[in-house]
Amino acid sequence: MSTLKETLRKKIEEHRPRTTRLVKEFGDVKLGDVTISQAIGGARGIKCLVTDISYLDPMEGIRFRGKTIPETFAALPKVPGSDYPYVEGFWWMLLTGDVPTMEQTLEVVEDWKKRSQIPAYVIDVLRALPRDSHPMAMFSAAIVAMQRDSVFAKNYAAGKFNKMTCWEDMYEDANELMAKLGPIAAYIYRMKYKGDTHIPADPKLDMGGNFAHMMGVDKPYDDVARMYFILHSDHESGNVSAHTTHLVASALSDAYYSYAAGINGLAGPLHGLANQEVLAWTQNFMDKLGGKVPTKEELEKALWDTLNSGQVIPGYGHAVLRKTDPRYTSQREFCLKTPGLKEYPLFQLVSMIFEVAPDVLLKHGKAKNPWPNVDAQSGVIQWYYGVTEYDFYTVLFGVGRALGCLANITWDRALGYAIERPKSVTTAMLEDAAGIK
Ligand code: AMX
Repeated sequence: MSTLKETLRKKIEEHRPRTTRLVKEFGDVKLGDVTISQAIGGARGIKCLVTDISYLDPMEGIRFRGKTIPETFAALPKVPGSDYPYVEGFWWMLLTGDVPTMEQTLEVVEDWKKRSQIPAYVIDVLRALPRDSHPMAMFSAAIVAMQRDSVFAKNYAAGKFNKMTCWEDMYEDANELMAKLGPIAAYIYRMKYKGDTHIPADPKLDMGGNFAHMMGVDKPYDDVARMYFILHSDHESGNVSAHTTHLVASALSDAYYSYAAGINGLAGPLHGLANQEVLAWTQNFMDKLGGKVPTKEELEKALWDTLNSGQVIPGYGHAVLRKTDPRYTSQREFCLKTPGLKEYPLFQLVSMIFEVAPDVLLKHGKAKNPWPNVDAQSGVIQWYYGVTEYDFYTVLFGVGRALGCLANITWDRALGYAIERPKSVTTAMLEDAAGIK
């Protein structure tokens, strides 16, 4: 058994009594009340999900296993010659809560390499889809197609389901997926946008390095990939992709069904697709100005035009955050320290939006959070490195988001979380509760 799986087993065994005790002895303790606006308004703020993988503080932003983004980057073993850590080591940290040693990290690197071959039938599925399908539809189809290889589903069908050990099957499926998602994403990219020419994996490289290599993008795009996947990995449990994955998994659906569902949620414009929309908005605006960086007045007018036409300013606002997203800040810092990017006109425009948009949104008076989220910054980096096909950006998000979603559902199985089934009420019941005659 791998060291990671063995470490995880110990962590699970240590953790289980905490959950059991909470339910048995303190099950009636209240966490809050639910208001009518929460019931109608997307369950915002209702505390009814449990995860230890990450926690989102509205003012501070995300912590992965208790660590802020800078702490995470500083703590994890780095790829030799790179400023950024191994994605594989981060996976270890999300699953176990511990920072792995270099040796432990390299064990995951080797494990994923062995699992990374894309099955031929997945290539067939991708090639059978109309070439103008959205890359997220392709990505989702590839994931769900691999369900036939689910260890969890096979053992369940064979009557081998055991509540105490079924996390092991989820763990296997999760690792298979993690190892294959990067190569699948790169395959979709090159099939759709690079004349259907493909680059085989380099067995010497880690997951992030191989992704950049298979995309056909030179250094430091490997670091961009590592940074990007880690930053997009998890944002606690209530966001659409994480929650959908958890919800579907709660029916004992396997990791393939569950994460394909999560990907379908990520594809929405209010969630992962926002990064594509940010770039479309920014590029269209620059095109209208003939490619020059606008003045602040021109920018302010364009932002108001967007709001007045009933659209949102993509990349701004958040359901939980009430400050600038540290994932935005981290990517901005990457731009500021990377020669060429700092002076890049598109980055200058994105920076100017950061100066102008919050005030516009405050004056507009609707958005509870006028500050940028992760999506406001990510597209410009991709564009700079030549990945200009912005339809593809949400697929990149989806490769990263798998880390959090799959770590979460492995723990869901380990702790025996129940099938999710919130209660609904009718409008008449709400009117009764409100005392409306
Ligand atoms: N531009 C214009 N209006 C905005 C806005 C923005 N960026 N953000 C919020 N608002 C509006 C909402 O549409 C809502 O209007 P309504 O009352 O007419 O329906 C009002 O402000 C209150 O919304 P909120 O409570 O502040 O936000 P929310 O929790 O309902 O929605 C989010 C959060 C992210 C969907 C929203 O801020 C938004 O649409 N932002 C732009 C899209 C975006 O960047 N999405 C990416 C989010 C991060 C991610 O998941 N990748």
